[in-house]
Amino acid sequence: MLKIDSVPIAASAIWSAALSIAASVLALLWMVTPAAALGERARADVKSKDGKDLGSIEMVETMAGVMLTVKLKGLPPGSHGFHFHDVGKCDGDLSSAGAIYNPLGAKHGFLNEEGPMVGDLSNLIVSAAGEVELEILSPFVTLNKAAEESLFDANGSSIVIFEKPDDYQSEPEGNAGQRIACGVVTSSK
Ligand SMILES: [Cu+2]
Repeated sequence: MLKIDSVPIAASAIWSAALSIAASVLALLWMVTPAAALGERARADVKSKDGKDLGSIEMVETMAGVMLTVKLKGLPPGSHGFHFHDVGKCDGDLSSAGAIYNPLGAKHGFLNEEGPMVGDLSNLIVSAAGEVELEILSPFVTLNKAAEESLFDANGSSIVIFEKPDDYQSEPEGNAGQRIACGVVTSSK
């Protein structure tokens, strides 16, 4: 009698333990998805190659990637290549920023069928007065440190602005000429 009753009790205890483990695993997975960083903020204070302050780019994690609010002045008018770069360092001729951020090993450019790199962004169009003010969404990067596409990986990240427009195709940087400005991505917390 006792034996018959105890079997379903034991089975239900095991079942309940299994459910609780499953719930913990799901909770852990939830914590490492980009959504866990929703609303997290970052910024990049942008300087020209010769060290002049050009303004800032503020970033916020959304459900669709990182939204950038760009407010810059003192840039040459026209279209300029604009990318996230691999290293959070803007020294000298700005080569310290490394290549375009590419943790997934893609090719460069929105017009490249093996692209884009996660650091690719659309060109910045600067007004005749040398100013640019816009919001732009990158669906490819995240501020979530646990993700492979994180801007906060071990060596950090930066944003680099180029002399000429990115043609969205040419390796390695869209034939955009010299690097003219740079800002290190820093956490706003
Ligand atoms: Cu670049």
